[in-house]
Amino acid sequence: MYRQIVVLTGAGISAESGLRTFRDQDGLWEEHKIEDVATPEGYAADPELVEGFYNNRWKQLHGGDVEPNKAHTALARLEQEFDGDLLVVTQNIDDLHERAGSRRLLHMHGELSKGRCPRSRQTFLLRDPFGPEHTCTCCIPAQRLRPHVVWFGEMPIGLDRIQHALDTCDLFIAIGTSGSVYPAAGFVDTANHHGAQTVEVNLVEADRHSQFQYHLQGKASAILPELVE
Ligand code: BJW
Repeated sequence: MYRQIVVLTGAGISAESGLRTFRDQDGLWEEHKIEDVATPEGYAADPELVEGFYNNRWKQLHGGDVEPNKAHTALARLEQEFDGDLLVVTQNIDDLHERAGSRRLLHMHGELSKGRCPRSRQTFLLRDPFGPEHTCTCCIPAQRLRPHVVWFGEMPIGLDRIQHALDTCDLFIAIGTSGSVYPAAGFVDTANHHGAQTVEVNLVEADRHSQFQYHLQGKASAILPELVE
């Protein structure tokens, strides 16, 4: 069967855990302007506004009401039971894949639970929401940490490893992503180019729908447990 699988996840996989997506109805971008909260320029103009945006999401994620759902759990089980190589590349900054048990995981758009030194790029675990007291321990003078997330115009994390995995995979599955943000939206092209089978799991026909060979329409939490069986 398959020897190498790459799974790309987006906000839709965490929607059923109660986290808002970006571009759906009631998504985060209905309430916030992308250029204000998801660009380096927005952060430079108003760091408190951007920290507030991430702090609200941090509080929800760590507030005790958000848990991994059946889709996260199914992927973690696949990792344990699959004989070949599996890499989950997530665009999500939540930690629901880790909580479900996934270990071969790459957060290409960063992690909500971490802050980053803007000078050295070293990351630090955040035990509470952001504030001016969060400074690095790697520089003198200590630098104020910024959210460890990838904004528009910034380079996503781990692209070399992702590229290698896509070049050599025989199955690529994209789950709960609108396919509107690059480079992640282009991963299906790379996988197709290398002869992999490509599968879209989504509630709707997303932006890159026509590039996928197989389509599984519905909730990720219903489809993934069946797919992994
Ligand atoms: C369900 C479900 C359920 C719901 N079950 N499904 C012109 C052309 C091409 C590219 C560009 C361009 N101009 C600029 C660019 C580049 C730019 C870009 O792509 N812009 C587009 C807007 C066009 N990209 C960048 O700048 C990136 N960097 C970059 O390109 O660097 C240079 C480079 C050069 C060469 C090679 C490589 C790189 C950086 C992008 C950073 C994105 N950052 C954000 C915010 C930070 C993190 C955070 O705050 O959380 O990341 S934006 C936001 O979108 C977030 C997400 O990770 C990302 C993707 O969103 P996602 O996950 O797809 O969510 P939604 O809401 O869009 O979709 C949810 C889906 O789930 C829907 O389809 C639902 O139907 C589905 N769904 N419930 C199954 N239960």
